[in-house]
Amino acid sequence: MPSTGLDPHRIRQDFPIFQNNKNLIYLDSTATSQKPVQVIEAVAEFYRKMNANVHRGVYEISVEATEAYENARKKVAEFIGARSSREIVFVRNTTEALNLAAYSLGLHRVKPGGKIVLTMMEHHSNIVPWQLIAKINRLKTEYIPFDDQGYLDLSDADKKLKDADIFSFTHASNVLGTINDAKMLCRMAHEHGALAIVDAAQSVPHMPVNVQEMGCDLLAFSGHKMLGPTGIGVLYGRRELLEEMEPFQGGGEMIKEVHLDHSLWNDVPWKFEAGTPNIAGAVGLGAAIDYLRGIGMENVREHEHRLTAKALEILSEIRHAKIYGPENPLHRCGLVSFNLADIHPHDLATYLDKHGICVRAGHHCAMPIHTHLGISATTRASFYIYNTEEELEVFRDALLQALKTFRIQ
Ligand code: C6P
Repeated sequence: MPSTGLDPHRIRQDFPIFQNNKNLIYLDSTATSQKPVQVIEAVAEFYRKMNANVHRGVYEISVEATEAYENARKKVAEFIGARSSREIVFVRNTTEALNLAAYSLGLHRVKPGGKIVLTMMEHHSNIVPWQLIAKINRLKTEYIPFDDQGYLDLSDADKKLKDADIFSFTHASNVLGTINDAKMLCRMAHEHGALAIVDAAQSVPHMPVNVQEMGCDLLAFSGHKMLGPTGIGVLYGRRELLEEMEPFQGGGEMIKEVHLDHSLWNDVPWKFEAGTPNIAGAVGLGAAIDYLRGIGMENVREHEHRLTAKALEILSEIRHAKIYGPENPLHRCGLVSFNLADIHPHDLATYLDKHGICVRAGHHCAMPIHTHLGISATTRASFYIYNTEEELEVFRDALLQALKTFRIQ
């Protein structure tokens, strides 16, 4: 494989966490990524130089804070190929973005008795909000299953999508690693007259994503998984749809006029941003986007593909390792979930921690995936721009050691 334009050894120097924890092998970026100094500084500088509320004050630092906040929105719009920054709603995270979508569409647009189609490889954030609304508005939910290889089984998808109002699916699975063909799935949704909603929590941080090419109506992701701060996330929405949607939360900022008996909503996207937003978080997300663009998302994807291919190779050579999800690393995002003999994933993760290796163990907030696989938990290693092939070799040695320690023959 040709070498990429991304040097993880150089990149690591930008991440203070690795200077402060010399032997840290962080293989849990699917849960949350580490932060480069450029992001940490952008947040600190905001508080040092221009901290004030946005869209309210007429004084200088408030104007600067507003500019910084709205400038971050522009960066997000460009990063995902939105037509304008008016299509970018700042929220707390993917979960809040999907709750907004479920509440606004599922309660106010979909008629009682309507149908929501999801897949069996969803994170709880793309299941539970729909269940909550389905209960209130008496909606039906249908699930598209996945096959033994970890690919969506679309054999009766047309039947499921018939008369559907919404098809909401993950672009990349946080357990199986499967990258779904989002463009094709959006087209399928539209052919059936349904809206296409994409959970991009595991794709936007790791690969080029263009919402116009994809053709989605709404798309959700979190800043903290893409080098940005926690507490800031994004709901992208096609402008015409956002205009039609009812707000999710009420309060300051999301209104134009308030009278004692009614109110008029603000323009989009501010109609969806009730209360004081996470201004510093948005500024930090803007800095994270600058950083990722400096590297190039093609290079990010290529680097993670290389690490995933190596991790799959390592695990396939380890006795008693059972890997979940597609065999082909080209069809996977940068993570591998597995089980090692009958060692409980929590025991294995605790063992790996003793070797300085951080992995996640459990159901990864995707219980239906594990139920479908007939297991209760997996161990998951996930990769980002700062991970190296050398780290994967330490990971392999630790797994081999674990087999001995746990006396697996
Ligand atoms: N998955 C993981 O370790 P939040 O927590 O709102 O930023 O992201 C929720 C979410 C939604 N969809 C997918 C596909 C996800 O992977 C996640 C977050 C983390 O797998 C934390 S549970």
